[in-house]
Amino acid sequence: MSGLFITLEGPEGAGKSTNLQYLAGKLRQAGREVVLTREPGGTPLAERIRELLLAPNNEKMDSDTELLLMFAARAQHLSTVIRPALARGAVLLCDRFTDATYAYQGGGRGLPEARIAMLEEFVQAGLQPDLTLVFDLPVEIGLQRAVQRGRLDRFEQEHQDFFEAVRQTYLKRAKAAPDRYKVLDAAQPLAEVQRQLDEIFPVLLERSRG
Ligand code: Z5A
Repeated sequence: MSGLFITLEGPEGAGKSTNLQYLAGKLRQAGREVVLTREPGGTPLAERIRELLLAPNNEKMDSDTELLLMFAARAQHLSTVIRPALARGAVLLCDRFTDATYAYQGGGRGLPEARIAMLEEFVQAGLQPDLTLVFDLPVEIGLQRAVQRGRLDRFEQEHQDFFEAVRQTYLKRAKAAPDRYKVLDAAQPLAEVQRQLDEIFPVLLERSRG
């Protein structure tokens, strides 16, 4: 695999989607092939699984069902989009990946980490992001941004403790592997968050030289 696999993570309303576009623009200007994608989703089939996962009106979803659907979508995404893009040397920017599973299904729902790790090994066979940008911000600020944006999905209707556990899981994982994770202060105004990204950018360019 000669490409560069970058994931963007964080709690609700952290600004991942906004900053994914910003980073993609900068990388393209620098002449890199960039693939933008997201999880759950990223292929027509995986997007259908996403609809099942996010729809607020489903019957109450069992946590293991939720976990398996996340990894079912991921298996499709990996084989159809992620592995081919990395094999041809592209920079792949993915809005959420397996860190979100540890944060939401592990931290938020309370599923055992070992169960997630087992599925991670089965589906990814050792493939990990090269770099994970964690957009960190207090839960209340993120939820305010999500509410302002309109109708809430099934996850966004969760309670404050759930989101606090999500945030703390991200921070714990970032602390445990500082070489892979960069934590950004996403509570700042957008221009300041993008200044933080500008600081990291030379590292991305260097690593994406192949
Ligand atoms: N999920 C899971 O449980 N397990 C998994 O394994 C995976 C996912 C992969 C869908 O993800 C859900 O799936 C997600 C976790 C779960 N939970 N939810 N909900 P998603 O990424 O599609 O959904 P999201 O986290 O809700 O994304 P989001 O709310 O769209 O957040 P964002 O992409 O980080 O933010 P944004 O759209 O760029 O910005 C939100 C708003 O804030 C928007 O109006 C911006 O203009 C504004 N914004 C952005 N940055 C700023 C700053 N700096 N200041 C002020 N305003 C800002």
